[in-house]
Amino acid sequence: MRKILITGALGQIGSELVPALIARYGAENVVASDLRMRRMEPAAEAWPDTEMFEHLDCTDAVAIHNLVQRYDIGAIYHMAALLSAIAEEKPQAAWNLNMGGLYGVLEAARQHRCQVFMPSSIGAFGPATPMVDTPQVTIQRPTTIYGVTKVAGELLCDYYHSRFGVDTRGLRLPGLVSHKAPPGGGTTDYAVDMFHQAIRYQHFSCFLEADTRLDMMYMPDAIKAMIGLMEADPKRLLHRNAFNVTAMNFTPDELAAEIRTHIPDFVIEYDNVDPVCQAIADSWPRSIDDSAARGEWDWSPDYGIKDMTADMLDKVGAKLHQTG
Ligand code: AKB
Repeated sequence: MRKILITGALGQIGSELVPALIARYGAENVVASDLRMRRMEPAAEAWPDTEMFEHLDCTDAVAIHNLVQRYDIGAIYHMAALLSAIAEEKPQAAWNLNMGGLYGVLEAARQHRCQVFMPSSIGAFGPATPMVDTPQVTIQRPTTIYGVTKVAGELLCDYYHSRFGVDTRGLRLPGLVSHKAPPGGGTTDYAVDMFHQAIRYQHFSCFLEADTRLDMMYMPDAIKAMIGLMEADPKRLLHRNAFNVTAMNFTPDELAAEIRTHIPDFVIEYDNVDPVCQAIADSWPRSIDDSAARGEWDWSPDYGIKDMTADMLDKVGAKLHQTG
């Protein structure tokens, strides 16, 4: 088989996607890459023995092309991107990485006939979008630079498929909750932080308001969705790119209440709400409709808020116990 390349492999998703792909296709078929050095990242220590780790700056299209050629890459999971909150701090850098990186990946894929996975997001929606049960095809018009790059990315992937026949596929991911690698600069990161602070201090100061409802997913479901879509029968895919997917939606107060069923003394406060993150969250849907994904490639999540919370407390607790 031709090899699989993961960009942004040391990030929140990549850290769990790499071992999942190795388990499924073998270490000899998986090439992990990131701007950061593998040995500096504790999450990568748990990867099974992939020796194929490459330093890759995704703003360098020639470097992407060379890597794809050198390893005979047949599929690219393109994870390198700046998330919503950090992108608002550095809009120019966000455009350069999120658009420049995707363009370099799509060009390499066009020349070397690779399949491409591109993660879009609930951030591709905006205040004019229907907020409840957001349909698959609807008004988008996001008001963040992150959202602008996600919508443009969705369209660019559609274009490379219709114009050049590149097998592009993608998901609009909700907020992701995970315990292996920390998330970096997202609006939904509060949910991950809450678990760590609840276990360490039984106290959490939330940067979003108590009633901010957003779609969420536990990482094992996100990995299942990505691989499931990449393996799906193309004849069944009507939408192909940017499928809405979700597993649950909750507010900070609802997540805190669920954590409290395990840690009764846990206290959450809202005295430090971040106005930039709150504005981003307020512009996103409260719940999205993922019936297209369910119908076209049999998407169905395994985790709801209860199972996810129990597993997170278990795993984060064990990790904090080990590290002291
Ligand atoms: C973020 O908060 O930026 C991401 C996302 C929902 O795309 N987690």
